[in-house]
Amino acid sequence: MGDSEEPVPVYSSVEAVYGDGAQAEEALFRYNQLKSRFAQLYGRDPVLFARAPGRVNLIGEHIDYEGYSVLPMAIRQDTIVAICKREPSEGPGEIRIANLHPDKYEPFSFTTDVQQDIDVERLVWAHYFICGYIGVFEYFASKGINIGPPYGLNVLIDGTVLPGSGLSSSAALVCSSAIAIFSVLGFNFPKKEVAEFACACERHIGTQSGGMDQAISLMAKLGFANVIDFNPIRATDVSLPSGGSFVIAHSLAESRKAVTAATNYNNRVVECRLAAIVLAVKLGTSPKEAISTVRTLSDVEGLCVSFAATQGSSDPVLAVEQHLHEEPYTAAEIEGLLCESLTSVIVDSRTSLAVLAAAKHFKLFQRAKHVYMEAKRVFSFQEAVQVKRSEQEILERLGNLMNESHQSCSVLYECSCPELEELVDVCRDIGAFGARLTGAGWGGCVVTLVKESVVPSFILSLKERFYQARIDEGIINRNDLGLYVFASKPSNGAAIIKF
Ligand code: NG1
Ligand code: MG
Repeated sequence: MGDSEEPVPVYSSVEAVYGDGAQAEEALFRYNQLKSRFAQLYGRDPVLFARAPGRVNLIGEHIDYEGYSVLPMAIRQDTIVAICKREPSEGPGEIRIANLHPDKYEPFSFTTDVQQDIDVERLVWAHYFICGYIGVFEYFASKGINIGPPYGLNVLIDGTVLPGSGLSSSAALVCSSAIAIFSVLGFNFPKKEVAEFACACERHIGTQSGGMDQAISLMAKLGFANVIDFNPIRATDVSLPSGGSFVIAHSLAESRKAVTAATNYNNRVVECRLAAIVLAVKLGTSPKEAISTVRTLSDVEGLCVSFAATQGSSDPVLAVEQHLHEEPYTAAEIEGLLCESLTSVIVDSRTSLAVLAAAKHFKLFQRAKHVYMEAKRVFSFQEAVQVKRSEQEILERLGNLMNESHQSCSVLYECSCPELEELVDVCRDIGAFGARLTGAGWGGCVVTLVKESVVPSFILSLKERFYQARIDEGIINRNDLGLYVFASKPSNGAAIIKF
């Protein structure tokens, strides 16, 4: 039985999740705070805690939704959900959601009507819990599990993953919510299945999320990064090279992906879909068949084998260069090629229709080229950590791959921003082997690979070269710097804790 077939682990101590060092001590403090605040708010102790970590993606950006493997690791920052069922006397048809930091995250109350739809225009933080709730009941329904009328819940949440940072605060919240909900109802399921439905959950928020974040948040193991494959979801442990350390640094530009999705994240999902269909047609599939069978660029790879007969190579990058043009495509041109209107090609969701309404043109060549080349870089990265070479050589090779990835995200995928560009340049300038934006981009964090022995001086230089001016301008508080720049080791995946 592979790890991903195992249920979400249930522990009786905080140390079992966080190790027994300073991290566990810090965590214990948070759990105790949650416990006493919960008792103040709801008049009793939580039945259990559920936690799920954020992640940093080391390489493989914007390819998970195209079916390609990615290489993230879980970070120590996480979201903890404390939960209990409401008693009939408390008015069971209600879900109360509070946060340990009510100054930033005000409390909300929802009804247990699982048919409710989330109004993406009026998104509040607690909706991420609600999409976990909707997802769990959809999953129960799909398994034919009937638990009777939906239960009301009392919930208190504390999260340390910075929102909008590209470190997947959203998946940490959705995954911890989902496992808290089914656990408090007395269920547990294989991690792999939870990862799949937690990904579907986040689509209720309106982003057409690819599945990497939920998969790593659930399947991570202390000390390892993971290659995550899709269809079916699978996680393979990757040991990172000794002597190197990943430093995460925030650009201080907030990536508000859910709010601007129609022109950035979901736009790219649609562009890739159109690129895949057009490429399939160019490689000999009929438009009708391509529209009904091709969903992602990875679906087209098989067709490139026939391309090899004439070109001598089945490399999809060559197929892109040969069959797509760099000039952005207009809707009219694509409709002409596919003999269909775009709104009948892309019919799957209102979010896709919002993309079509907002798009001026479609950069099929650039997006497809990024995806195919980035997918290869993930393999090269995995290979580089396994091959017997000197430590220095391995770190240099990984750094180069990270730099190439960033260049591609910036130029071909256009998901960077001026603050990320500046930060990446500074990182390389002060001695990083490589640096790249991580997560969706358009703001958020950079991940950079440095020699372990120089981490403290590297962070000090980053402070001087990037953060000092921003501290002076009052954008961040000097005392909060540790929240925005830190070295990270791979931490544990999601768990239930009862103590
Ligand atoms: P972030 O921005 O960290 O939420 C998003 C997607 C991932 C992946 C990356 C880009 C969600 C929940 N996550 O990550 O699935 O596509 O962008 O590689 O939408
Ligand atoms: Mg997210």
